[in-house]
Amino acid sequence: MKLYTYEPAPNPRRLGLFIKHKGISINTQAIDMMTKEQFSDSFCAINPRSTLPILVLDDGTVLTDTIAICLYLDSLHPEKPLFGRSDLERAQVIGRCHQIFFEGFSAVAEVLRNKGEAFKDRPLPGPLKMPQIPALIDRGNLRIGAFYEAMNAELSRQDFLVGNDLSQADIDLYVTLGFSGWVKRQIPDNCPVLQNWFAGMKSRFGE
Ligand SMILES: N[C@@H](CCC(=O)N[C@@H](CS)C(=O)NCC(=O)O)C(=O)O
Repeated sequence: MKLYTYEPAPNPRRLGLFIKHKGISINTQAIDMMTKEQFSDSFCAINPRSTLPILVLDDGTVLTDTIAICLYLDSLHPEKPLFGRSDLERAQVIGRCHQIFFEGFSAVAEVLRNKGEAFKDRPLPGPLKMPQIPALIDRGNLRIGAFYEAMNAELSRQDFLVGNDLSQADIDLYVTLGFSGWVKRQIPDNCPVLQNWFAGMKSRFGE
């Protein structure tokens, strides 16, 4: 199998921390998003959606979504599980990842990608060209604030988002909170549990 990725970008980072926690190694090729290499003919031939990360299996199957890649690798490498320890926990982790992606990650992306030259005509990832909508910046910022508060409330009741151990949901939340720094947001002082939790994750991953 072969992984194509660009480590600094947030979706690749979700996978990067999964791999780090698992301690597995995968044949990897970097695709330089800074030079828009994701739109090169050679990469588009593998992933017409032009997004990273992707995992190409030995039979040619291509997985193009972070959650799908993590889930597949978790099945191949069941030690140090990141998708729970039961069928129910597995479902709960996937549910949480979906929630974090929709309520948190996409809110940050909405703010980041609807302004500035870097994302001009590409407010959404991939080859689709469309205009930025600056009004979405304000809405995105409101969504980020609500997300911080919701996660602070969740983590006031439990140390991990699912069960009694680290899961991909925690990794996704950690990456999303870091990603919010890209739009100059910080976990606010009215969310002290989330601030502490973030600091704990940072030291867990040696960052
Ligand atoms: N559905 C994909 C989305 C991946 C994605 O959007 N990746 C971003 C990097 S964080 C990307 O490739 N963006 C390409 C672009 O902006 O052109 C997943 O969950 O992995």
